[in-house]
Amino acid sequence: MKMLSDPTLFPIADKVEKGQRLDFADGMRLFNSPDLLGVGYLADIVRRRKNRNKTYFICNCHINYTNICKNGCAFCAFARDKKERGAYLMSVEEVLERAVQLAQPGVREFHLVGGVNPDLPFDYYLQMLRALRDRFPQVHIQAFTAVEIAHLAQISNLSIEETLLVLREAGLGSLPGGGAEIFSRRIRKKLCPNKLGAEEWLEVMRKAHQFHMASNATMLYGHIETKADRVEHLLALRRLQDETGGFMSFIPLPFHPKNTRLSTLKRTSAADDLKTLAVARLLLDNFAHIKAFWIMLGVELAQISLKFGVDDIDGTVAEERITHAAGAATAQSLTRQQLIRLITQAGQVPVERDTLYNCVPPAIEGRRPSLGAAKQTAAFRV
Ligand code: V47
Repeated sequence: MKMLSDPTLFPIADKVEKGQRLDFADGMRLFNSPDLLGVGYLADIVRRRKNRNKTYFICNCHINYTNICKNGCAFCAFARDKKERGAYLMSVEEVLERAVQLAQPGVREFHLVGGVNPDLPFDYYLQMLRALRDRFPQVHIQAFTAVEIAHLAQISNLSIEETLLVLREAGLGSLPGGGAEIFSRRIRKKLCPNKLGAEEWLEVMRKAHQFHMASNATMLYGHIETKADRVEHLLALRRLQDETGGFMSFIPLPFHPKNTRLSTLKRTSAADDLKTLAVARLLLDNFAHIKAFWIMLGVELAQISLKFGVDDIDGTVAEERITHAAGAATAQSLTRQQLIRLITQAGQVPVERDTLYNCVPPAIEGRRPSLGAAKQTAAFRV
């Protein structure tokens, strides 16, 4: 209790100590507390209990294969209409070429996400997966948000289950956590009325988990949502995780307003970012990992977040376009050595992982990992 200056945190500290579940009111109290360090201290207790002094990272590549999107979300600076300046679509060959350019020795994951491009046939996605799998059989493919999966089911006239099975056969390993935004219907109506609804997003994830296809989860915050919307969002994820256990990590995404229709809004503060990560760690007691996406948070804050409940710093990333379109000032990639230094300097032990959180032996620079080093699918390992 000595570490807490806000008495409203005492009952929460008591629950944390006893390993008891926090509720909505606790979530609100944490968000409203002026005691940032106190909230961080509590989150750090949970982080250490779950992951000791380990901080995970991965050697990965993000490829955003198209920015043409029919959804028109107000928070997005990346999306373009087909005829708009800056619109692009990579052919399957170009995706493969980009993967060859970006994939450094020891790459473990391709993270493929794009706009909902109405001109692309289902076969494009299958060919893209097959091409990457055939060229890089040792690399796990994490691809397509729940929003893209629902769209693919629609254009292929398949159910969500069938769509996931066909994609898995083509090489899909797991789903990223994007597209969740904020689940509040009120806010979604304003921000992304054309996008998949919250219930549908959760349903795609439920179906994926039922097939033992693991996924991540995100929350876009710092726009027009309230603290209560954030807590509700976290609790909805926690309920689904109770049911399926299929989420690997949770990644809060701070809104970047530049070049969006919400460009008059301010960036979130460092305190808000740290608090949000810490509250997520405390409320999501059934999630093994809380991830700080350094691209969006900034490297310095991501490093500090390792003492605020975070145990995963994502990866080398090369190269992300969505947040950079919205003004992110971070680099487009970090090296493995930079990530290791960043983690070590924060007093943590760096653990290189694959997508499914298997610990991997450190890759020797200049040498590619052996075939089969990363499993394409596996029962949940979180
Ligand atoms: O779904 C869009 C968000 C997401 C903006 O699963 C924005 O490991 C901030 O989901 N400001 C895509 N965010 C990225 C994503 C992700 C990133 C890293 C790791 C993982 C994972 C997933 O980016 C979108 C949306 O929520 N986004 N525009 C913006 N202006």
